[in-house]
Amino acid sequence: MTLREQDGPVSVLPRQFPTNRGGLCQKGWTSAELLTHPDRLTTPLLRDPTSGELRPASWEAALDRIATGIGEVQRRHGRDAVAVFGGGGLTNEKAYALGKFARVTLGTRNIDYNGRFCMSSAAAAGMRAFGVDRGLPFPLSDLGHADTLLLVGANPAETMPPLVRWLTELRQRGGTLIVVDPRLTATARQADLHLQPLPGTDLAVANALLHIALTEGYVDDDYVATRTTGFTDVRRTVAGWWPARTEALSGVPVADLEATARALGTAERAIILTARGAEQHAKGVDTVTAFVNLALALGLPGRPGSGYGCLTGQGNGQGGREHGQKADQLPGYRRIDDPAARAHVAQVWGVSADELPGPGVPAYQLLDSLGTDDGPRALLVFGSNPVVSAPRAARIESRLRDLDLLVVTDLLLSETAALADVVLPTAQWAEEDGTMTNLEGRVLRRRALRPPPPGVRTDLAILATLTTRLKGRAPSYRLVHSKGPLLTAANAAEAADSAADGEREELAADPRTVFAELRRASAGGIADYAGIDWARIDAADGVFWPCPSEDGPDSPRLFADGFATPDGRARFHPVEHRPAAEEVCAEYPLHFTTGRVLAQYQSGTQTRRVAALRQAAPDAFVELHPDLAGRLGVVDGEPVRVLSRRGEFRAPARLSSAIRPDTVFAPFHWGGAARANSVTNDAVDPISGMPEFKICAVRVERVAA
Ligand SMILES: Nc1nc2c(c(=O)[nH]1)N[C@H]1C(S)=C(S)[C@@H](COP(=O)(O)OP(=O)(O)OC[C@H]3O[C@@H](n4cnc5c(=O)[nH]c(N)nc54)[C@H](O)[C@@H]3O)O[C@H]1N2
Ligand SMILES: Nc1nc2c(c(=O)[nH]1)N[C@H]1C(S)=C(S)[C@@H](COP(=O)(O)OP(=O)(O)OC[C@H]3O[C@@H](n4cnc5c(=O)[nH]c(N)nc54)[C@H](O)[C@@H]3O)O[C@H]1N2
Ligand SMILES: [Mo]
Repeated sequence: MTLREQDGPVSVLPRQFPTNRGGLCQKGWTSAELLTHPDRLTTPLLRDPTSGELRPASWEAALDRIATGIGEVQRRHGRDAVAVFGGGGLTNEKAYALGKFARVTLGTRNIDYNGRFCMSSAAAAGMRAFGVDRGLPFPLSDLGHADTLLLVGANPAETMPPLVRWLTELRQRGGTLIVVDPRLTATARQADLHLQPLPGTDLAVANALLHIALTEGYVDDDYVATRTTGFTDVRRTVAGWWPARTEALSGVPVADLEATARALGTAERAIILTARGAEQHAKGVDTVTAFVNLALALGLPGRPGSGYGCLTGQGNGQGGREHGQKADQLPGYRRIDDPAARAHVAQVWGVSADELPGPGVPAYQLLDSLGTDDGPRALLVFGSNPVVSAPRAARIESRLRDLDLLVVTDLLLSETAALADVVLPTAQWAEEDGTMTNLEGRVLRRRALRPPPPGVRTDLAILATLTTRLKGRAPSYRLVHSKGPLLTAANAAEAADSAADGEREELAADPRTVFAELRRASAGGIADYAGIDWARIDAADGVFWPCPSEDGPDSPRLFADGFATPDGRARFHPVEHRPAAEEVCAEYPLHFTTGRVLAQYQSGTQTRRVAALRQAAPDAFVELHPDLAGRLGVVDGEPVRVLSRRGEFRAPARLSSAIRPDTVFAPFHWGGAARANSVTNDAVDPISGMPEFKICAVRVERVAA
């Protein structure tokens, strides 16, 4: 695609900002490349019934096919037979609009999103302990001032490079960095102490740390007595996790457990952070809870410069989980089964509370039910590529193929879009306004630099148009850009119609209007945005929620005076170690875990197309210890096959003494024959619905054999 004259090339420049101090990772620096990439979708695609191929089509034809398909499915199978799958990369406005589109336009309970695969376990643990789920209840810069920082299952040197400056600052100030990871990662190399447990044993490690804190006298009895409830049962549980027993299970030496407990227990300011390594397990909620218990016992949450937090993932990982694209949720982090929440949101939406559907099912369960007798027959995907990123992906792929109608909205033809009946081309970050909320609960602006290319529409415009069609009415929304009209040839006619129709708003296409409505819908909720407007965000470096009133303060720090529970006290929950859902055996003798590399992002749709990133990380790989490789007769670079009970994938072996000899690692950024998720286990956490991406049992074979 060539650039039109009026829009020159977009480039990414650094800006001084308190969260990253102007730092960006390579994916940030190269992100403008995709705006004009030749693979970019610039027209809808429709599957040709005769040839079975995707062919360019007009918006009219694509929208007709979707409206007809949805109408038919809902007439024959009921409203819940149409499902929606969203993404944590969507702006707050889009996440909000998607939830409203599902509940009001489609009237379906079946909506969930990829954040279920991402932060749901930490979210659930935070909710039950603190009554609120905000990644960090303090600004990120606190990390630089901590005396001890414990990172559990987090590799920010590769997954959040701008954060590394705070780790450097901490170490320069003489602080102690401790990393818990089965691999000696780029992050762990910077640590003073690296604990290298067997995957899936973090819960036991946390219980042992609290056990030692109790025996060595680091527990803050006053804090526990006045600010928490439920410690007695936790004390009893951790009594069983003496250090030697924990060493036998996890492989972490007693001396390292003791040194960690001491570093946390004697620090003036201590912070404990978890990320996906600890969370993506069938016991992820309990594992995070074990670290929250430790933090509470040491009196950290709410103490200046101290606390517990979870590192978020996607661009809008935090905001994406607040505004109603979750199966059980309404905007403002409200519960969809709470009558008061339903009444409030129904009134903002101009519908009756009885009309709002009840809770749906979590992402994996939803995907796994598609096309089955009781499951949805149609699916609309916005901002996710589950063919690559879902656990047990071959099964999900076949479920998607069984649908009567699959609609995917994307910038590129992802592996999931390639299976769709209809593909809609959508705008990218530099082409639309909106807000995102970062891991600190800080609401930030995303600014449109120019309009989308001809033929491309924003997700919001797509949802608005679909709403109008599905309601069988003339378009009744306005397509107005916040900096003036943003009309493409394709939507000008609709906008003219809408003016004639008296501009009754069904679902706004303009992000500013959507944000104004989101504020009202979130008012009084946990994630209260009522006092946040775009001007206020611009005037400061973002605004921290909760922010209930325009003239009142925002909330950079939570928990100084109390927790968001009914009695203001944090809740301990006793949690016990349990084995992984699938244990190793003679046939599948190795532990398999997955994660990320610096130069690739997620399912890879975007980053695999950027030349510099492809050069930095061209291929999938299987990381294994030289001792293990020796036993298998595998040499570095040789293609190997990784097999589990669910399937297999192939990639070159990468020998590295940074990994435990009993564990194999692969990144999940590639599809096709190199898809790591072909082997991962679809066991899920009973509370959060988080799949067990971080451990299953495999066998590794030489391909040549
Ligand atoms: N480069 C890059 N950056 C990204 C992303 C990306 O795809 N690429 N994705 C973004 C998103 S959505 C997310 S969620 C974040 C994720 O950020 P992280 O959580 O930092 O990323 P992961 O690589 O998934 O997992 C972190 C570490 O967990 C370790 N691990 C595996 N199993 C276990 C275990 O049982 N216990 C412990 N303690 N550790 C274990 C892995 O070895 C890995 O080093 O990154 C974000 N940033
Ligand atoms: N084995 C294994 N699997 C994992 C993980 C793991 O650690 N191990 N991590 C899990 C985690 S934490 C996550 S977050 C998921 C992520 O995995 P996915 O949910 O697949 O997320 P992405 O790869 O970011 O997919 C986003 C898709 O939406 C498109 N897109 C980007 N922006 C927009 C937009 O604004 N609108 C629309 N309509 N489309 C857009 C992109 O081009 C891309 O095709 O993977 C999970 N899967
Ligand atoms: Mo994520």
